[in-house]
Amino acid sequence: MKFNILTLFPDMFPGPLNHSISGKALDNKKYSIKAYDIRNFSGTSNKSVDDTPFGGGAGMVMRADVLDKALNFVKNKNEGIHTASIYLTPSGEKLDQKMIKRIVKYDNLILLCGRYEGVDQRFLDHNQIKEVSIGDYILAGGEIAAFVLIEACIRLIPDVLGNNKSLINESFEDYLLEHPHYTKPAIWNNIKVPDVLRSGNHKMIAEWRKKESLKKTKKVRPDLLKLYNSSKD
Ligand code: 6GU
Repeated sequence: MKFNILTLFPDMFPGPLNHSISGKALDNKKYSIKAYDIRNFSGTSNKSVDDTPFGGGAGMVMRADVLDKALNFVKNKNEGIHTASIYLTPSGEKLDQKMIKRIVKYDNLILLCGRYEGVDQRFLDHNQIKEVSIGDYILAGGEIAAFVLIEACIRLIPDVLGNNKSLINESFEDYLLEHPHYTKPAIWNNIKVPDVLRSGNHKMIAEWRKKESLKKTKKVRPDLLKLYNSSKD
């Protein structure tokens, strides 16, 4: 998988993706990442990429002509590869694990990171760019959202996670949050690990974990529990 980033801050990449699981996968060429500076496509001597909004109001809007030049440059470099283009914006469809699973089917992603108030709508419509948000809060720009999206994709690439089993029992796979985990020592701070986990009875352990998953989901994510219950109908 290849990630092409359109950004005003190309130096931010690969940044945190150079570490841990995604860093190892990058070293092993399981994916690649290339950041392009939108300013290089400005076409003006002062390298400006934005302008005031028609209709007035606060902030600046990124220009359609500049963004289109940047996008076409990246598209031409990746001709013939199964590509999706995504604009990271708080106004987009909310990202979840299901969307990540659809996104990893592409071989090439073009991720536009916005700054300022937004981008000219004509650019998004003309290029059929999908707008994606990572949640209901506002970041200063799309770059950190791009890191989130990319890391969620990377760990689904075959052979990236050491133990393939770690993908099976994950939170959100079937709408339930994960059960609590415990390790040694068996007694810490006078608090004992639940006996059942040390019983060696795998059936009882599975039942306990399922019960705890349901309990936790009900408490912190009642919205997910509803989805879970309707998926069992
Ligand atoms: Cl994708 N961008 C920005 N700027 N803020 C966000 C976001 C994206 N998703 C949630 N908040």
